[in-house]
Amino acid sequence: MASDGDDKVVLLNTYVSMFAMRPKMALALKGIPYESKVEDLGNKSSLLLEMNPVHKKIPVLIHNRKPVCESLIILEYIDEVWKDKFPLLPSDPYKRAQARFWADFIDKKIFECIGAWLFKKKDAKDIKEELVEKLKVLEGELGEEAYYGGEKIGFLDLVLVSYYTWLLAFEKDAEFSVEAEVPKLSEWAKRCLQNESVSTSLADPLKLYEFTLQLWERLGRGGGAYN
Ligand code: GS8
Repeated sequence: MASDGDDKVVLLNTYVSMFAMRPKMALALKGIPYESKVEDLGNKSSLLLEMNPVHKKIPVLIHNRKPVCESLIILEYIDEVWKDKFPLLPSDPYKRAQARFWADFIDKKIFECIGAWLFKKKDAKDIKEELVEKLKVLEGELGEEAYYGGEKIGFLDLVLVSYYTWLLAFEKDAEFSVEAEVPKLSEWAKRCLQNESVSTSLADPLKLYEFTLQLWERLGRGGGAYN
């Protein structure tokens, strides 16, 4: 699909959402200007409810008034529409399938751990063991490459680095060091963060940690996650 100068791109997001960080990075890498609309998830806007009536979740990319939902689908959409600028998915069909496989692994397996910690379903120390095991699998998949995308940042790098910033928040609570457990993965993350489009799109781990403490206070008082 060709894009023209009249493209209007809006991203419904929140600062702390790892899922929203993905399209932010992709749009920045491709140099696509967009309007950021920050949602209050405790009081969702009528625009969010209209644009994502099925899940009512962010992120939503609104391109020329048409919504695209689900962060992985949004990444693929951005890559297809603005395909000449900074390609994200590999061109080889097998490599594309592999990238999608690992993105699915990350959203199922890493999310399980971070979600269990965030919503206090398990103690951080118990989650740590499971998380390290999964991170080691991902470290093995990186092998000796600079990035999951090979020599350049790609789709899978964006998918994982959005969790990485949350891992640095988790680390503060779990007496665990990402760097000590998975040093190569830690090096990879530092390489990704050298890219300005990545570093400026990711939330600050300290702010994520503060958000988490506030969330726990609300949950402790019987409040919901977003109010
Ligand atoms: C997840 C989006 C999501 O959970 C994706 O886009 O990849 N699979 C989806 N969004 C959360 C905020 S981030 O934790 C959200 O919008 N939650 C609102 C709600 O659950 O009501």
